[in-house]
Amino acid sequence: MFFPGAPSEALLGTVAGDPSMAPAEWTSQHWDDAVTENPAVGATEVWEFYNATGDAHPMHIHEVVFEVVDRQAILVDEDARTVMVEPGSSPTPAEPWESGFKDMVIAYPGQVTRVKMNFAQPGQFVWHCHIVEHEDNEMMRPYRIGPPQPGEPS
Ligand SMILES: [Cu+2]
Repeated sequence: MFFPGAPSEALLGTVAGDPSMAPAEWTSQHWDDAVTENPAVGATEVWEFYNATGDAHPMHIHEVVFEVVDRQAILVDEDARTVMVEPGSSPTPAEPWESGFKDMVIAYPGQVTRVKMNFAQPGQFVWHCHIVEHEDNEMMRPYRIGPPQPGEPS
């Protein structure tokens, strides 16, 4: 059932294209959708959290520790389901209390939050919002480091 104007649950997903250059469409995914984040063993990656919702979300990535790189303003078009880095904006560095290695970062609304980490151990893990009401409503996604693991959920 859909209630116009009522809050809808926030989901995680992916963004297609390059939001630093042009509006890029996002796709929402549920917990049991196929893995979309699959870093190689030993890879170092920067992940970008584009927060198109109205709330801040404490994002937690299992298995790794990461460094908060920076944040930057984004433009959100809810009707077109696109996000784009705000043209002319500059990244703001991590806050002083965010120095060092973390396992959680707050992704603020209207911003992209960038984190950098190394994926050393192969396996099947999860990343999710740490607000219980959100993670219990599918704001949680599986991810895999390296090749498929024996016995992992299909
Ligand atoms: Cu949340």
